[in-house]
Amino acid sequence: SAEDVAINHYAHFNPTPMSIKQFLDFGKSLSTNGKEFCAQSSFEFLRTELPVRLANIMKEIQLLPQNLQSQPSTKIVQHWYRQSFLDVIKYADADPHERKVVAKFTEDLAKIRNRHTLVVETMAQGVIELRKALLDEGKPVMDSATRMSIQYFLDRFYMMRISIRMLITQHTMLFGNELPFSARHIGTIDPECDIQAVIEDAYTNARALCETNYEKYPELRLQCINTVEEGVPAKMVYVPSHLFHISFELFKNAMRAVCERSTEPLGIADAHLPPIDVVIVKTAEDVTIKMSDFGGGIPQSNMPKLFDYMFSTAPTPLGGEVEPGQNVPAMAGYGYGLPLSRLYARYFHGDLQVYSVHGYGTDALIYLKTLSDSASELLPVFNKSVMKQYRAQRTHGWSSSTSKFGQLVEWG
Ligand code: W6P
Repeated sequence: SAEDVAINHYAHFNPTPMSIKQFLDFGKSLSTNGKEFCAQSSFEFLRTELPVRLANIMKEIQLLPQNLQSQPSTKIVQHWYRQSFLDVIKYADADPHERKVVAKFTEDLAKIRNRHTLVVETMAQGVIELRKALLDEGKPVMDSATRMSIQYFLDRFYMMRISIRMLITQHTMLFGNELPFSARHIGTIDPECDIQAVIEDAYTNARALCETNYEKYPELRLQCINTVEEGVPAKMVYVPSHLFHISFELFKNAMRAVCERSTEPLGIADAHLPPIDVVIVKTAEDVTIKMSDFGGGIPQSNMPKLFDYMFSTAPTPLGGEVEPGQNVPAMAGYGYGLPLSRLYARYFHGDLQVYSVHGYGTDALIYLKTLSDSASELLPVFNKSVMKQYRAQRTHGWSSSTSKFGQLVEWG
């Protein structure tokens, strides 16, 4: 169809990554170049960049295992992407100098963003539907190749979604009706994002949930080391909502571990919950945030599950029992929270890593780039090597299962 021709056309181009500095400089240029002129150039950039990003990820949906692609929820998500792609390519030949065109485009972007609000939940539903379909076929477990394809896809798919929403929100906040959080903000970007303030806000919010669920909470012990300007609050150019999302998720996990350990037979007395230790360190290159809990840690055998979308879609997190009256969604942890948080960290070339000492506690480390021109979008690109990834039978090249002594096992 003509639609597929258009998708193939745009999918042949690589997305253009933007750095935080570019987002910021563009936003600042409004005062010198004028809002009207900037809206035109934003329009001209987005009317091709958005279809490129949409088409790239749509081609990747088509590489998913057929049995996932055919689930009702996956079809709905595909439909949303097709619709939004069509909505944007309508502007391919429109005149950027017409005020009405740019204004309608800005309105349409807001509608597109609303259309995609429930993409994460709906894709998760698609995975649940696939599970049930396999179960009905008498296949209680998904094969590892399928699992790896889904993990690989969801990381790339959600990263692309984060990036598309960033582009849309920057445009609608600069040129539409939506207002930034403060006069200082450039769209969603705070050029003087106070790291400690965001962390403390996330702690306060997580603590409220924790208190509702457990009727207790660990204290926060926070230390901030600014090696760039000593004695001054550590600030950086960043998207505060992303940092909030990441640290809120980590606090929930840490608090849950601490609270649940304290009620175990050999746990710590309730009145003496160990605090959560956070250290923020800013250098010329990195902002590193280390969050340490003393919640008993994670066994090494559970570490691979931490960022696994497939484990999160299990009926109850990690097969744990659900106590009556416990607010499962709120403090469940091990939802999509951790893999999505890692994507938010990686989106501007940061990272999220979790290290644990089982029987003791867990350290979660957030790495961010101090320099806003080093913080460029990390975007999935669609090409032939990606197609191979989906087809590959990813045997890791190391023996794993033991076999019957004296019996030879063929590999070919
Ligand atoms: C835990 C498990 C976990 C995940 C992520 C962050 C902190 C923690 N603590 O026990």
